[in-house]
Amino acid sequence: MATVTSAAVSIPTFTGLKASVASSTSRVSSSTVKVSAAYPKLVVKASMKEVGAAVVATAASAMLASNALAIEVGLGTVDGALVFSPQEFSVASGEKIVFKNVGGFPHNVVFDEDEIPSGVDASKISMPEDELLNGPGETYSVSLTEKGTYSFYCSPHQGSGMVGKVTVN
Ligand SMILES: [Cu+2]
Repeated sequence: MATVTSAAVSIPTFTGLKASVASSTSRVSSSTVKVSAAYPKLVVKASMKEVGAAVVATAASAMLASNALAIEVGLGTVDGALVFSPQEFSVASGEKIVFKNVGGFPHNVVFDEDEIPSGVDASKISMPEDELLNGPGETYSVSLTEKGTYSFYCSPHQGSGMVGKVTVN
């Protein structure tokens, strides 16, 4: 605060600023105050605006990175229909299948041991028998590697037709 720069400006009527600067400066003429004491506030305000804009821009550009090798299958619909959507679909071997609660829960995902490729253990790709997806947005993910056709169902709603089929290519 006590340093004197070459940028001195005359503000004879701004007595408040002059007084505060004078208090921390040993020698100040009656009509000259150091401008560096007043500028920092303006500079800080401007740079904060720039930072704010930069943060917004960063947030916008951060909307990326969706998993290319994954398919999402809705469990139920917003209208409460008890279906998988889509009901029939194909995936690549090893592609991630994400079953996601949408409506009408609880749901689960059970593969039919009689309608999956031979050698595949239904219990290893199904949800545990007594587990259910109870809340909105809850998911169950599975990747199937053996090629062929798999049938699956939701145990609470199998009788209502909540069944599906996936072909692994
Ligand atoms: Cu269900």
